[in-house]
Amino acid sequence: MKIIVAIVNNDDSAIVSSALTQDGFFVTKLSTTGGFLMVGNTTLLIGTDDNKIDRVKEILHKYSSTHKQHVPSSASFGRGLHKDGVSEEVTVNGATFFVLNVEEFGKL
Ligand code: 2BA
Repeated sequence: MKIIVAIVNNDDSAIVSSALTQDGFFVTKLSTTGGFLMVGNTTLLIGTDDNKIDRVKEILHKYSSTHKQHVPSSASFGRGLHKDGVSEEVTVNGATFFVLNVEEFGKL
């Protein structure tokens, strides 16, 4: 068994989690904040069998969207003061994911 930790944009989180649950996956949503932009995003925890990882990735890819975002001045805290005053844009990926091994899984 694996657990997938997937960080998605807040705007996509409802459709991504509903597509996952409709496909039979169990999902936990966490409200999180990106350390760079300091804006809210959503982290999904999806525990599933090894052979279903590709299906989860397909759904993440299908329902989450990449976009460009202007870097607010508050993000300078995450970059050091040398970037102060420089206006820039970053590409925020639809989903960033990690796949971790699960040692034990249970429900009591
Ligand atoms: P944020 O940390 O708010 O980052 C938003 C976007 O800003 C990133 O998009 C990337 O384009 C840029 N960025 C982030 N850190 C940067 C840095 N140190 N230098 C230059 N540009 C930087 P994504 O890479 O698509 O990341 C989207 C969100 O996913 C991130 O939001 C963060 O919450 C999470 N994330 C991405 N990679 C991660 C990692 N390796 N570990 C933990 N969380 C990660």
